[in-house]
Amino acid sequence: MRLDSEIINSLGDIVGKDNVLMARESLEPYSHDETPGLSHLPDVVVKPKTAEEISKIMKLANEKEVPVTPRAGGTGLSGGAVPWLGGILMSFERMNRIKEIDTENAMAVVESGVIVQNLEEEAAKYGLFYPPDPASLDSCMIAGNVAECAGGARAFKYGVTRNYVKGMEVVLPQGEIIRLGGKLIKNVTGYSLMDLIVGSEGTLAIVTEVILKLLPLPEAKIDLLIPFNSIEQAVNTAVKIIKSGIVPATIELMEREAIKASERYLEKKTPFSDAEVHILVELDGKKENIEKEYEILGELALENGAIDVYVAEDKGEQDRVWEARRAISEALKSKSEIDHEDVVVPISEIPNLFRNLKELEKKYLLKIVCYGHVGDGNIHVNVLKETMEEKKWREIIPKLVREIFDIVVQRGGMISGEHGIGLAKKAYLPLALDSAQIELMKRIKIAFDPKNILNPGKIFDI
Ligand code: LAC
Ligand code: ZN
Repeated sequence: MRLDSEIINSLGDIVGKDNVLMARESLEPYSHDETPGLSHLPDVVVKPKTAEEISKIMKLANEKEVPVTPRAGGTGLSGGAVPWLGGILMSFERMNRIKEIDTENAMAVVESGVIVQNLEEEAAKYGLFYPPDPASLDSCMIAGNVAECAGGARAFKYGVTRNYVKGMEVVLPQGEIIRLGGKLIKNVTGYSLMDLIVGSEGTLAIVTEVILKLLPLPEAKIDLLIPFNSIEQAVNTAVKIIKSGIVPATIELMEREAIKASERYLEKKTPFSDAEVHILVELDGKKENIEKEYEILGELALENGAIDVYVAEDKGEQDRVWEARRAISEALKSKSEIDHEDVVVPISEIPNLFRNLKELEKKYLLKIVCYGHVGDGNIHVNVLKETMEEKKWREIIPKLVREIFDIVVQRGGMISGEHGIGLAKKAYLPLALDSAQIELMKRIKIAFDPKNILNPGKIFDI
């Protein structure tokens, strides 16, 4: 769809002409997120500054029936921010104020375009802690985290974005501005529209401001990087840690290919990187407690086949280990074309899932590299194309993905743990949810957005 000059002029009147982009080269960065293989140019990019401006844009878009795709940091991995039908791309980059760190209530009030790491650092100045830590935390924005209900490594102990969202200001698709929740620990006043909006992938409302719960900043932390020579030993150890009674902040797993790709990408060595697989455990809390806990977990790992236990005690060592972990997604993409999945299974099924993935690797003669949040049963499964011929790859991938998802669903899992459905997984949604559920979701979507103009084509087609 091309937008006529009347719409463009009206957008300029609302946000100021400098905040309306039309030139092809300035549209390109807004045509994709971090999902491999998905892009589409918007017709126009607008950069509003306030909820009132967004409200006016949505009223205009409704009247003219123009699709609007909201975009936060653009780090998503399911195509949620890709303007698939063109139209208006709405960027939150100018709405980046941390409005308040309320120490009395331990709550932060932030605009949608605040970078998550900036919030974490600002809260820390007041002795407070914002735990959700997606791997892209140095560039992802809070509105995207809310839209996708972002997880991250610390979700094992601290939960996901949903557990921290206590209030929000949103603009509904038809332009009404509403406030939900507040600086409240409890609230059952009517349906929780807020919980519906969290994780709705930008399809129900545009989040303009968020009230987030903060925790006391842990006094200390320590990271254990534990190499193993077999995936079974590593997975079994992870399961034993989960059951140990000690609750680490993270229990991550990284296969050798993932670590190696990250080493090459960063041009930095990771300890014991020749090992088949690593577990990365972070303990946080009072210094004397975590010192005891790491002794116990270190012993548990060694008893279960660990080659060694690398203890990262100072900040420099810890940053290095986490830099390597967080770079994996980018590193794998730079190494080969990949298919990237984000499955989640019950803890008891983790060993079986890995066994099945190894079987599929043999069956399809494709390398499958896993890493991710093993403590949550949330595994990032990456199939590498490497030298496979394009035509064959395109034939094989949908079959392989379907097989992975069937296994996951049979084992009581779901096809996305933290990246969402977006465009990338849309075709597979009926494998995980029955039609009655999908129909109910569609009716909810239409109740919010009768003209289906807000982020259309994501999750499902109406
Ligand atoms: C990670 C992203 C891909 O865990 O979710 O690295
Ligand atoms: Zn992840």
